Amino acid sequence: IRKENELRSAFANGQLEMFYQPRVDLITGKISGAEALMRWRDPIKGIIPPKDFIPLAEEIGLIRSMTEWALSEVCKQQKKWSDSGIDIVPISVNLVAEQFQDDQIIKTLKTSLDESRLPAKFLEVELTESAAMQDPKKTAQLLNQIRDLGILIAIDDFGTGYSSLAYLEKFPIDILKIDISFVQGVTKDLHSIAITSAIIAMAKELKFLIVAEGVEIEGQREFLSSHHCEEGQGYLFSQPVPADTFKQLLINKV
Ligand code: G
Ligand code: G
Ligand code: MN
Ligand code: NA
Repeated sequence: IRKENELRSAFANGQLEMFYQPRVDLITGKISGAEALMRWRDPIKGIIPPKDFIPLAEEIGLIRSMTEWALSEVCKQQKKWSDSGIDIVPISVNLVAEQFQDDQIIKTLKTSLDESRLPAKFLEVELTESAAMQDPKKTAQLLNQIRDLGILIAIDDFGTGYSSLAYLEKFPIDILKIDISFVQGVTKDLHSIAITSAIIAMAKELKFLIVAEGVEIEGQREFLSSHHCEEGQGYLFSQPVPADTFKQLLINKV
């Protein structure tokens, strides 16, 4: 209960903050996009990572409002950077399963885009395979509406869920993010090599952009780019960083 009240007042008092982790083109090394990741900046405890408050937010029914805030924050930030002459890239926001149960997410996305006047192509949404599979029919319907708004759609943690190829084909997906567990195995075990190669081959066949998550070492980058995975995200390139730091990365265009 105490933690619940702390989180509610942190949210109300503006202590939530979005960090940004770039994803890069594995050949050129240039930033091609980013993922927005939430942090709780407590005046005493410092930065609290999402694993310590997102599950609680889901439990107490606060996750929807927090995600709505995240979407509006990211859109406003992007527009501000763009207005100041910076060459912006698409940024993704993580959605939760609950948001694929009714139509509210469509209104939320429209409002975020309208209020910021950010072109839709600079916003992406991520949902995990397991979130998508809770109610595949409703999810497909909502994803089609999201696609119609011009927002790109990424499937997160790919390879860990149970989605069949048949379903993936029914969803209007633009990007597949290969789960960190496979990416980190490609320099170590044959199992990960086989799965990662198969995911990349399949994603190519279905014309998805492929992003490898959790790239930490050069050997992983090398494996991925030689297997024609286009983009990567991970500590090898950058940790998730505060908005001002990310802005500098965009300005330097590294
Ligand atoms: O760095 P990282 O610790 O940022 O994030 C851990 C997990 O927390 C992510 O995999 C993601 O599932 C979740 N997460 C982070 N930020 C957000 C957010 O803004 N919204 C939602 N729904 N989940 C988030
Ligand atoms: O939403 P999702 O689970 O995809 O969020 C990505 C998570 O992965 C975040 O918690 C982020 O901090 C974390 N992350 C990003 N890059 C790396 C990395 O190179 N190594 C590890 N171990 N975690 C990473
Ligand atoms: Mn994600
Ligand atoms: Na992920």
